[in-house]
Amino acid sequence: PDENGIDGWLRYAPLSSELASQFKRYGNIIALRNDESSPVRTAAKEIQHGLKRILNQEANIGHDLITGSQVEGPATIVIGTVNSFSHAGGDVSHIAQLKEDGFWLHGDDYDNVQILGQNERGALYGAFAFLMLLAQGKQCPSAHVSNPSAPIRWVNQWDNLDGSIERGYAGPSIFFRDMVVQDDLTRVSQYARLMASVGLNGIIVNNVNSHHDLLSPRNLAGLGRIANAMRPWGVRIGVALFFDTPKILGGLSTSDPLDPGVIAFWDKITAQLYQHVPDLIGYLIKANSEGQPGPLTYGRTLADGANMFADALKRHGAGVVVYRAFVYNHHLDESNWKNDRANAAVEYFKDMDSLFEDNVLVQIKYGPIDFQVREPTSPLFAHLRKTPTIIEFQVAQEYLGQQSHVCYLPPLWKTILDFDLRVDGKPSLVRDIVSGERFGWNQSGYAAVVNVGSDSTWLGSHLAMSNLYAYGRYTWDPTSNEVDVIQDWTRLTFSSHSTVVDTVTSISMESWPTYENYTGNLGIQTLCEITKTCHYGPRPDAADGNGWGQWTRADAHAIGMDRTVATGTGYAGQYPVEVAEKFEKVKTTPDDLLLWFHHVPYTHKLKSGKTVIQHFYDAHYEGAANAQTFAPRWKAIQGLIDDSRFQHVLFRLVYQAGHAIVWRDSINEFYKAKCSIPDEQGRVGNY
Ligand code: GCW
Repeated sequence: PDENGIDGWLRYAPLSSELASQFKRYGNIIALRNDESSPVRTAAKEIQHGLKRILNQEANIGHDLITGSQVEGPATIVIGTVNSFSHAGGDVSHIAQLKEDGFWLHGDDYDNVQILGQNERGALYGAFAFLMLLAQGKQCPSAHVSNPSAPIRWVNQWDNLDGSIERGYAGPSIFFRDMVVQDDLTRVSQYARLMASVGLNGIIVNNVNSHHDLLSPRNLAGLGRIANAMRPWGVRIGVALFFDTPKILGGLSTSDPLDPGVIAFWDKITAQLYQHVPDLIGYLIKANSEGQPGPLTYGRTLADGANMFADALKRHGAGVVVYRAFVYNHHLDESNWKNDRANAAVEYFKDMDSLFEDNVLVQIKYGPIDFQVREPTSPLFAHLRKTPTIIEFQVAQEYLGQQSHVCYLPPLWKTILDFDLRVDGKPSLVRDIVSGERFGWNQSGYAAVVNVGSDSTWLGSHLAMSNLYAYGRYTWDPTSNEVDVIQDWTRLTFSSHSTVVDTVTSISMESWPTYENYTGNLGIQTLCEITKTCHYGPRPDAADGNGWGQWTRADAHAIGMDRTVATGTGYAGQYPVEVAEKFEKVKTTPDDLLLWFHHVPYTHKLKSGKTVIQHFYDAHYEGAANAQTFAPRWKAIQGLIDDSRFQHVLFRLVYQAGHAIVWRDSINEFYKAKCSIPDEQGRVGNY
């Protein structure tokens, strides 16, 4: 058995003989396609492997469809696209219309199974759906139709060419080493398998802080090899580009997006890239952000920059430009109370909506700052109506414990996806905006910074993998229930034993609120070390006096950013009117975002009746106290899962318990000293 985690949730542990005996014998798998790189072929082999592992059955793979139900003898599993099934003589009249990547999964009265995709990827997704049910001892449903919420369901890796990973917590890159693409891409295929199993269909393989060497001839060929390794799993690749590549790699005097030499440079690179990666998904661009060059460097607009890449892609293929909205000045002057980094994205992009080419999308982080423990939904989602958008999440827990603290993220994601922006006074849930439904787009969706590394756990911690699994599930269906998702993941990853399922579920469900309590509550953000690159551990004093604009404006009397229109930075006014009015007033701002929007005295009374400062004290004690319970609770499953993974998780939970106390005391003592208001309960920290 895989005790090191490489298979993640795809371990296909054998069912008990009692459960296994309830399943029919599957004798034949009919794959309606058989090319090397076809996801249908991959699906057939995956099913063969899964049947062997889960039911200890040997099934043959064939390619010729026997029409009509197989009534006697072993059952048959047919896998292909709806079209190929129909061409082979199959009856498709009862199959509902599928969306791109969707699938039909049907077990008939004799347990024969049809897995038919709208396209080949869809067939593979259907195969995984079938196998993941089987692995939980569940029978194949009949006439089940499943369609993804959005067409773009991508992953971003922040891998550098030297093999390091920015915000990676699981060892070096599986893609690059010593400035080139690795020779052995076994782990890359395994990663694509995990992605495909939860419906993820694209990946940007390198860091948005990109390096010009990515486009050297040797690396272009290497990118072709990466694409080949992932294609059988229906995962297509794209790359992040460094804006000044024409100057540095091309030897030009400028990287001005309107310069003919620059245009010709990108044209040539794009043509070469398509030779190696004919199904390239496109380019991801981080520009004019955190000191990076971009179109503004050359006196051009953001649209000029994006459109230059868009034109190059259009001339050679079908790829899209994904332009990141993370454009801001990281030398902001805090003495000006009107300054606010949170305002930047809307200010830069709101007038650009009609200026982008039709193959440009804008990728927006879920909140206006940077993956904090709590942020309001980015208001930019309400401003771009012609330009399709991608929402950016972060599975890599940069500000959320860096995989050394457990933090199950779907409850956080839901605060964003279920948020109603009330654009034009109409229901405008973020999930309906990014699905394309609200504004009528046909290309939009999801990206998450994942940053798997070569560690056998992929992310550095076994529990953190629930977030990668859940990310896929949410891109497919953002209305998923977060408890169902963690329970499915637990059964697939560890065991169906009720003690295991209950333990992992309860710890996971408490993990984000617990972490929020001891790291930065009431919307004040994660109060971590932001002046150094680590972004780890408590450092409340770093939240002011920095150029990054992640401020709390804490002094001896009051705390919080005044982001109102009336007296503050005006940020609240970037939301559509109904939302803006709510955030403009203290009274109607929810407590959990109070200090995000308002500057209030420490003695201000919350809706709960507590003062702000007493809430700080209490929440930090509550959060840290709950973190103490995780390791003892985890011990309940000792012996019910393999010892290797049991110990690996236990080690981290014990560490987290200690670190939560460090967080509690450093934050509480810092604010106690700042405002000189004692804790009503007289508690004193050790820090
Ligand atoms: O906040 C920052 C991260 C950087 C990252 C940047 C971004 C890749 O700390 O490491 O750079 O966000 O999203 O571009």
